[in-house]
Amino acid sequence: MKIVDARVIVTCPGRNFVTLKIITDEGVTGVGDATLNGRELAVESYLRDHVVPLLIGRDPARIEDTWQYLYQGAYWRRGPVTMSAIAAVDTALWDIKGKVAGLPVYDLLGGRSRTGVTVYGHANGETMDEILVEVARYLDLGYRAVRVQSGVPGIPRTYGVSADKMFYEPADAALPTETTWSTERYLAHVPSVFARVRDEFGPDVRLLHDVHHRLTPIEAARLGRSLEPYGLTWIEDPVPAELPEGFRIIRQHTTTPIATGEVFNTIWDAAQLIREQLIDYIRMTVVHSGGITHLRRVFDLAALHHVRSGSHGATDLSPVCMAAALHLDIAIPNFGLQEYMRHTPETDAVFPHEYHYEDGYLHPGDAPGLGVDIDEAAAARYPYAPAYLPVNRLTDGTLHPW
Ligand code: GCO
Ligand code: MG
Repeated sequence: MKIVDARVIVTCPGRNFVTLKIITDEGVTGVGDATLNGRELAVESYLRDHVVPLLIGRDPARIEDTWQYLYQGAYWRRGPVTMSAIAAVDTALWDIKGKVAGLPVYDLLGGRSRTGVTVYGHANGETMDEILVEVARYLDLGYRAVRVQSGVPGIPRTYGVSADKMFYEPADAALPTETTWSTERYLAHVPSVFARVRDEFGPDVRLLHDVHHRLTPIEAARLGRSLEPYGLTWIEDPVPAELPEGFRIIRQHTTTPIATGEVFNTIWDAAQLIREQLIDYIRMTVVHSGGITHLRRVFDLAALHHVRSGSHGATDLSPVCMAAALHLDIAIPNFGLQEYMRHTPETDAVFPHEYHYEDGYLHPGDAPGLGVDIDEAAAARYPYAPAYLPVNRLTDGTLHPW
């Protein structure tokens, strides 16, 4: 079998997605997600101009060799654009391999290790009353784990709080909007939110919180310690993670578990955090981490060090990425949790998929390959629209992580 064509499809059914579709001489096709929020066209060009010409004529069965060819062969290693492009090729090749074998990809990865993939949803609100309504809504839908984000008194717009509760979309403008931040107000407010939620809903629901890279290690240590009475499953991205040894400071002070990794793109970003057991959950996902082949390597390293998966699953990762993540989630021994932000009906229609939600779990389905496709005619109805994530400033105007 040979690859005869590969198309890069950019579509915007409410938000932008970049998808690679690989076509073989025997008519079998495979899809891979290549979406990099706010920088979509860079990956489109990387694939179209620099990768697709290298794929024509290759044997699609040689997944590892193709991965190494694109990674080592570029000479320039790592980085989100390169790794998202490699991920798209890798994911599409796993899809093809599954279809050729007549097996779901999770069977190629060793088979099921569990019956369903436990997911967490996003409850958020400006006020405590709103938050309580939202947590109750997720519990009614069957969720066992809920991420809670709250408005902070005195800050006009806070990360994670949105008007549309089911379809959160932070890349909300053709040029970046600006938000404001006060660490002091945030740290003073958040513990009271979790005290109230725990009190209202009891000990069973797993609670999570995303700090979105906004604290220093010692501030994160204070937050973790102040949240200990409420037994969170994790605080996420407490600090920007370029400095792994900074996590030692957090660890010295708190037993609140730590999750990080959604902006990582290779095993080298995560290796020290995992080896020193400075985190409890690694949140890398297929599209930004070099595909199924590379992410499996990250999860295997994590398994050796008591670190579990907690894959990123925001709306800017397409249903193709979600399908691929679910095949890994169901197969690996050290699965932790999977983030699940629902896509809009328009997006679901462009990407028909087998995976489905039931009673707190996502199920990848049993179709050969990944069980997901792109409807190219539907995709063509939604042209690319520039959209950026916000930027964030302290109250004195200093730029701060968003
Ligand atoms: C999450 C993330 C997202 C990111 C988004 C950026 O935990 O889901 O933090 O909401 O902000 O993926 O593109
Ligand atoms: Mg996050």
